[in-house]
Amino acid sequence: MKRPSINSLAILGAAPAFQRRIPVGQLNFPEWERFEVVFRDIFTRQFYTNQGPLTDELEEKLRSLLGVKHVICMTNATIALLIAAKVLDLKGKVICPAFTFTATAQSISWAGLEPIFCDVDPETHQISSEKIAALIDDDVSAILGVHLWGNSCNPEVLEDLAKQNNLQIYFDAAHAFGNSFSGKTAGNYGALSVFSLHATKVLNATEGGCVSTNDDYIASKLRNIRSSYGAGRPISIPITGNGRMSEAQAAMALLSLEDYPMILKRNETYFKLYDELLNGIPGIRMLYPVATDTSNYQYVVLEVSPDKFGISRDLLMKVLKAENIASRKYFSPGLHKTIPYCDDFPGQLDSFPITDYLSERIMQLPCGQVVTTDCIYAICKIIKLAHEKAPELNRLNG
Ligand code: T4K
Repeated sequence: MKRPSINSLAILGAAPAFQRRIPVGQLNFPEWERFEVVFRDIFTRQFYTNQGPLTDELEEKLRSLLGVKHVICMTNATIALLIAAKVLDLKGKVICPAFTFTATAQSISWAGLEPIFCDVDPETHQISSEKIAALIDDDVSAILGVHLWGNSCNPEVLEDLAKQNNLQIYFDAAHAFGNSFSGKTAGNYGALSVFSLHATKVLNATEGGCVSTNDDYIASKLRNIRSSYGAGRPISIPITGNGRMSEAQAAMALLSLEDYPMILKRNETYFKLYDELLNGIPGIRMLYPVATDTSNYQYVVLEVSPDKFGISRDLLMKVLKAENIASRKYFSPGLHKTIPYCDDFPGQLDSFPITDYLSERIMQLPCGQVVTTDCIYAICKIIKLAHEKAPELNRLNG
């Protein structure tokens, strides 16, 4: 795609910058020929699912990449989080951030537990350990930390806090494949960590997820509850399910793994280009993954301050939409304001001011294979123009 010359905005009557919608989120596609080869092999073997050779191969490769004792692949991270809560035999309440994807809290509810929301740090958007400490009581059995945006909540501080209070700790690392902290990958902290291999993530199984752990007993339980296939020695479990990954998913993830070093490099290049081009636009702050040693740079996250930028985040999203550029407000509203939690805990509606603040201001921009550098130049130019034409846009928006 060539860099369009942009001097006005589609929302103000100009032609849209793009004919075809630019999606938000990582979408990486292997070449068709490579895809055909691995799928032909699946047909030849006539083995679709139930812990086939590709799933075994993927688990071994992910285990080595994460530097952990066990990796157990699952059908997606939501199911993996739910199974994790069962495996850890949690009781009562589990503390998790209010500013996260709905699957984090829903996994706790599905497991018959009560999520206790915690506010986040305004700078990094990660769960705040000071605020967790204030929420711990006798009914709390665990902390579910979340690493957001290719950044990291401080897993060492959270582990210490959990230990001091005799709590279990595990991590929603859906955004954190490729992250490391104090020289260890994100998969090495807590009882276990859950990664997402969804199509929009840095490593893509179409749908998919995996759990990492260094604990043999937890790994056995995970394999058993996921389903008995690939479980090895049977152990006694109170409940079972089906969180299996199919051979088709594993094949896609293995292809994605071949491209992974290139994907990481491109993400970092794109992230830094956005940063360079957006730098200096008043009221726009890009979220740098400062709290982690290495990042996958998989999310380009902006904080829009309407007073300085001139228009709100929501109006900026409309401006981009008119140009055929997708953007997304993650996570809006905060989980305490979503069903069922707003009904279950009406007293908490005003308890998470930072989550509320961020849910009004945060948005994500396109990245990944379908985006080109020309596309990033165009998106940043449009954002700059939106700032310059803020009075006109506000008038138009009523
Ligand atoms: N924990 C956290 C912290 C998470 O963020 C997530 C998921 C989970 C746990 C659970 O992981 P999984 O169970 O999903 O493995 C997306 C993803 O579905 C989800 O994986 C992700 N986090 C969440 C933050 O975002 P949606 O519903 O907002 O995505 P969607 O379908 O709108 O897609 C995003 C963009 O990509 C759109 O512009 C459409 C485009 N797109 C998407 C797909 C899948 C395409 O053009 N083609 C495609 O095939 O949830």
